[in-house]
Amino acid sequence: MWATLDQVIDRLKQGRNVCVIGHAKPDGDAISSVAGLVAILERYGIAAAGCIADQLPWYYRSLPGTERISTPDKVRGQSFDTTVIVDSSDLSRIGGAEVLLGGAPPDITLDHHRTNEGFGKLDYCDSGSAATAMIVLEISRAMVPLDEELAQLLLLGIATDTGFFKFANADAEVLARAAELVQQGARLQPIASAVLEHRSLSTLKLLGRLFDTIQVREEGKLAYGWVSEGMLRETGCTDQDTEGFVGEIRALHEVEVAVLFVESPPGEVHVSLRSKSYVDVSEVAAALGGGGHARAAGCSLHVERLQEAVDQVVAAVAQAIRESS
Ligand SMILES: [Mn+2]
Repeated sequence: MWATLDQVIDRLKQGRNVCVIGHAKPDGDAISSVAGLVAILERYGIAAAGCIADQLPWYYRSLPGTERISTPDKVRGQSFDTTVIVDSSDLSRIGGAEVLLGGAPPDITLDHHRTNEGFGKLDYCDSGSAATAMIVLEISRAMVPLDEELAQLLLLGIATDTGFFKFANADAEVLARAAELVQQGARLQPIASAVLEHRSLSTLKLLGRLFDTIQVREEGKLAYGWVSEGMLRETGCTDQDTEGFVGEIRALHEVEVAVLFVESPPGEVHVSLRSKSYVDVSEVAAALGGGGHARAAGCSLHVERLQEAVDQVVAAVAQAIRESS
């Protein structure tokens, strides 16, 4: 049921033992929103645990506060009177953490994905928010004073979901909130260094292999490339190492939509879609069973061969480009 943020905050304050869950394959905003909300509840005097189905990518672990997040097996025996799901457009996004709900809908969902249709007892989704961490920051204002550790945790989600303040969603509100967090002692440099400068040599070699696959269509407006299971194996990489690769394709001059295909495991293809200024890729992703934002979306396809996924998605994106221009 759609709720106001005040209703969500009232419900949160009634919790005695809260479990905060983020989406599988976590990004900076999911990590920031889970750890940030757990930190807020702790400061307010409510016991809280953070949980994400997959291990955090290793380079986030250096950031203080992220140790508040564990995997479902670590918290499974505990009982919770309140469950909160953050930064997830639907229940399936939390993957293996669903066991913690015991078949019941979550008590609260907090999100900013426009494709979210509401799946909790109380749902708050603001697609005008650049990050779920922006919503968590709003919650913190109503519950606890901002301190350095909390500010640092919340800056992570705001920085990463705005592409370090360069995407179209980096508006005055985002910059004002970020400035406020920096004023409180948060530092952008450790976040930028952890998130943007952690590539291993094998990941760079994989990126080189991806560049070799890049194809351009629709008079240069569509560019796509792929990472096959074989390419991962040969370079000693995992699908997690492809984070940020789609942005490298979007960097091509005159491209409007960039698409990255990652095959892992065989038969499963993860598709990342990014647009620069006018194509709504969340519609393309939603039509293929995925979701996301207007400028950043994704879906997963089960296919016999990687090429099938490529053909299907490229045709859909090409059509979306023709219809929008
Ligand atoms: Mn987000």
